[in-house]
Amino acid sequence: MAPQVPNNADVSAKVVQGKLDRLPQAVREFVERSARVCQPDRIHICDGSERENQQLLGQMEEQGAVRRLRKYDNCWLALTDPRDVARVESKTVIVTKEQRDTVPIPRAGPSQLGCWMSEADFEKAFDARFPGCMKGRTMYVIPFSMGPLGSPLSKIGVELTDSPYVVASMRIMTRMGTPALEALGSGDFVKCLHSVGCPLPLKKPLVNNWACNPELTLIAHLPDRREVISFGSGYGGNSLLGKKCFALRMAGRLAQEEGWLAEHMLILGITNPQGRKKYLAAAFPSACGKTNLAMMNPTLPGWKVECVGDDIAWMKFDQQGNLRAINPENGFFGVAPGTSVKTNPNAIRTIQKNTIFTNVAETSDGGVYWEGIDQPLASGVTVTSWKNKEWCAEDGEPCAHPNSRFCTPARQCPIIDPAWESPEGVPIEGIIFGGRRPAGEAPLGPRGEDVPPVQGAFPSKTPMASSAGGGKTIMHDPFAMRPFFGYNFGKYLAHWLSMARRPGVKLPRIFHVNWFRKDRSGKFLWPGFGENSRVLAWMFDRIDGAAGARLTPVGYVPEEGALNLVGLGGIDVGALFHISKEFWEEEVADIQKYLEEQVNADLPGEIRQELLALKQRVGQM
Ligand code: TSX
Ligand code: MN
Repeated sequence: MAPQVPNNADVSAKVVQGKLDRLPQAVREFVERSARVCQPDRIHICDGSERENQQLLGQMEEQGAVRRLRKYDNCWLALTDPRDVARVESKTVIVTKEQRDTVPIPRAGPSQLGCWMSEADFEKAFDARFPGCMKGRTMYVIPFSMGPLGSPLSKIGVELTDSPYVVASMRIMTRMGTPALEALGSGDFVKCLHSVGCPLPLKKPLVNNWACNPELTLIAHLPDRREVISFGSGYGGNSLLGKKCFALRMAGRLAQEEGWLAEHMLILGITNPQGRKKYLAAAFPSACGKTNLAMMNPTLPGWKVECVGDDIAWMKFDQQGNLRAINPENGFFGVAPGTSVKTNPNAIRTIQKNTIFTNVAETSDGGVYWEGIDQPLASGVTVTSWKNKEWCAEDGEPCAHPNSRFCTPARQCPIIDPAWESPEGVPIEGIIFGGRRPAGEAPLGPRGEDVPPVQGAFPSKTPMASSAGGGKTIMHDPFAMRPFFGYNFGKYLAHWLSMARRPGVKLPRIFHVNWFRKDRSGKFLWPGFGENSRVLAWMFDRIDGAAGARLTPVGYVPEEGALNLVGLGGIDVGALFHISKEFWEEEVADIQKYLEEQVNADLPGEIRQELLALKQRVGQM
């Protein structure tokens, strides 16, 4: 960062809360250096206390940035500028010396696997944005731990931001404040710098009292410097830098260097009727119901599911060769629309208190409302939409933004796993890869089992999520990580292969699922939701070698009778597990084309060979 103002500017005089000289030296230097560039009026070092939190929320309420939802306890609603409602992939970059360190060089056209920016271009972009960007505002210093405080699997970050909304949200999503500083000691931390990009006095009036700068939005990752630098957006994925930026992209790089895995996976515990328990991790692209699965209530009698995490898993083989996973997060930042007592009763119970809602609708009695909430409005109760206008169902506009969110503490989940904060992590015995395909793929397999790292590399095409801001483009999403790779995807594949080849490791079983297969009339073939427990139960028994499976050219599927369908009427098992040669010929050709074009020279030979073998098996069907 080139200093734009004299180096001797007295930063410590700006501190209104906390003590600069109590910070570890490296943190202090980071704060001073950033404050000299961003020139905030005040600096507030967050302690993470309830008092501090209430003071910030009260202040935001006074400024009209959040509203208290009087129907619940300590719940708040923020409405954003409609131009700042989602992650912006086109403005999310990774800065490395060589382009190939960030993305494979595609055979033709642009890479779909990430966006590289040169160091020189980044310096220019930084200098065009950050000098003076916090004038008139307070710079908050947020020390945070990703992962349970003090776990050997956890990592510390420090986020500097001029957004109090970010502070309040980070307090929910991470372990934030003085304890994180204590855990840091004199160790390493990831430097996160965030600004909404609206210095005071404003040049243009705010929309909805939401500060952002869409023209200049940029979310940059500098893995070699262990820095995340984000400008212009207050929306979660772009501003709560511990989550996607740190826990997936930056951690991905750290994991590659240090020999572990940072993945876009939920973690759940499942207990069978005999009381034996296993943990599974599952990778699904956005908008496939990951949070619903992570908190599912099984319909199968005697089975129990408990939630460790709904979005991110950090996993490492321990001395005994067990794959140990932690959830680096402390809360859920979930999509609100579609969440109801039917689809996810545990989420509904979680969000009754201490929750920050963003871009949902508000009822006139101080409650929340959204599409698919499945709650009739009491008579006389009216709805104000996320655009802050009286809402009327007949107008055809949604009352909540499709990417509206709840930000809520994980500990409030009624089925949070007793070991969810265990410092050693939970042992993962199975990994599920999921997609969202109307045709061709059954709720279990095919794509098989038992070939760990290769399976996630064969990405099923999935409609791109609303959170990515794009419409319904169908895209490959390998490992559900396409928007979150922190380095070259070919090298990522090589890293997975090298992890699996380590001597003495117990490899988790790999499964593929698709809850979304439809029949010819467009009806879902599988009831999903709690009934997915039948699929999880089969996996549980399969890991124990107790469930019957039939080998097909594209992998194992449950043998007849092995999947418990008792009490489920009208399932067309034939259609559900039908494997079409035509579909798979096209599918394999498509995956092959995608990997050869996109991963090109960086595609590991083993993956190429596995794909060829699959092609041959399908050809012989
Ligand atoms: O989350 C979902 N899951 C996983 C649940 C544990 N959804 C919602 C996806 C949008 C985020 C699902 N939608 C699932 C599912 O398993 N399955 C479906 C498709 C589906 C939707 C409705 C019905 C059946 C299947 N049935 C009725 O509406 C009656
Ligand atoms: Mn996610």
